[in-house]
Amino acid sequence: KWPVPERYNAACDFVDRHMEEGRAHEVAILYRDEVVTYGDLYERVNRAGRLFRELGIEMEQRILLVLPDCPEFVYAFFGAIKIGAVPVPLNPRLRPDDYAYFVYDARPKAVLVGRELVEVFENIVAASRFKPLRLVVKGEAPQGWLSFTDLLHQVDGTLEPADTHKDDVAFWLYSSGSTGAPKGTIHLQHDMPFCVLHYAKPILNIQPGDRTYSVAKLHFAYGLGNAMYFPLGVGASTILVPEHPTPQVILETIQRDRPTLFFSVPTAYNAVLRWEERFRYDVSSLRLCVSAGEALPEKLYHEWKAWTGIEILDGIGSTEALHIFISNRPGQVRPGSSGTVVPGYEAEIRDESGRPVPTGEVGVLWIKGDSVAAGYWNKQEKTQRTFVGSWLCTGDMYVRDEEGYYWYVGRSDDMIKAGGIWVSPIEVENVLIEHPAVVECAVVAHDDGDGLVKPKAFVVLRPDIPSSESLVEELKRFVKERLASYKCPRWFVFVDELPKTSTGKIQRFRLRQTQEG
Ligand code: 3SK
Repeated sequence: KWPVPERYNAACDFVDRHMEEGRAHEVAILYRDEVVTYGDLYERVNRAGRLFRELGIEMEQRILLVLPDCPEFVYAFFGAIKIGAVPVPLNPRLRPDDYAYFVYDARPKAVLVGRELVEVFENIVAASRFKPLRLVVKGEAPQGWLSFTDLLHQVDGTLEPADTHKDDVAFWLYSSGSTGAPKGTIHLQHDMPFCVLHYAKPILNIQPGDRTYSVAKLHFAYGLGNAMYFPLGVGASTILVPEHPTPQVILETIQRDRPTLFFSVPTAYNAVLRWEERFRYDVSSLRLCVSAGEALPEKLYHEWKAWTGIEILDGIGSTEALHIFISNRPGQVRPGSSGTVVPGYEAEIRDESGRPVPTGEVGVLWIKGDSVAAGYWNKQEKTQRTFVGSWLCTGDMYVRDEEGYYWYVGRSDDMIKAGGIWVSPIEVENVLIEHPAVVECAVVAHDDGDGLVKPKAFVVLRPDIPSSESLVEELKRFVKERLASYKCPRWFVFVDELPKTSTGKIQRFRLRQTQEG
């Protein structure tokens, strides 16, 4: 059993503990030209918690955090947890309607937003029955608003933590599937230390001397671990970057701030590898790279390794499980696979009726482990379908080989049944992407007009390659030389880009919905 006591407050573990362990002068956060030490962090988290408490925010009440990656996110997140309140990070790049839904669903006691979202939230609150306190992160506060950073200076830097249980709610993360509204996923106080103990320490071997940099932002489950509670869990440093991760931003950050651990998603690895300027940058600080969000094509693994000399550990995690539960290991990477089960978790591949399938057969991946969320807020039916006993249905289709490696086949709703046989879009995409003309692609099911379903490919070509009938024939030949012919896309559509979620996952359901699709 792992060592979290019954009475446990994650803020005391991830922030206060470093004072007891003599880390006050060590660097916790690097943000532009700002350096935040563990001593600064401790004091500012205390101030944030005290401010929330003085504003009347109580245990279990939600605080929406709608911020770009910045130190204030960390102060507010742990300040809220320290008083037993519940931070709810949200993507700061959504549309007003999305925020109206989150205010309605979460009924927050307070919202803390960036300056550029003040007007959006003003309108939402005006039209809503719920009237949360409104805090703007920095600068002058407009009428009806409070300035978070100004008020932090006015409160005391000491704070008595709430006497929370290890199973108390700590934070929520919204999980969006391909259908339905986002679901508030309820995470408990003991979930973050579980991921540090079972994944970040043994698999990444994260140490106090490490510096993390994550392309995935803090409001995603993946980014929250990578760039916040993994480094803070061991006394390492995190580099926070609010900008959108273009290849230039990524490589300038790596060259300037010299991270040792780099966390990214396949789309961003691909974008960097396609950027011709990349050779001008120094990436020698890296010791290990991680990929999640969707399966990393084998080709990207080899290209990255050839360029940097560094392995990418591909893994699979989820918002519901909080972080990665199946992962490759340093020195034992199987390119194209998600790796093996992270100790501390159990995994089963099950058929449609819930029975485990034999090794080598495709089924739905179920997992079990103590970081799995308590359920979804106000969504009982979805909770009952997804969280069954202590098992979590991931909705991902996998096959496990004889050596215990897991191979991603697709989302259960993305699979194609062509001529009565299941076709994995991932398998076909992985072949297509090997073709030198192809930058990115997605394969979906398409009705051939006679009610029969066949694979259809959407392809982004290299900018210097024109689309043509002969290229279509060439791509078909290329696939058929490598896969059974029923897996070969019947149709090819050339597009400028593929629809993606903000974490970089291809939205195949959107391609299925298009006129073209
Ligand atoms: O999508 C993933 O693979 C993932 C990984 C880690 C944490 C959270 C997520 C959603």
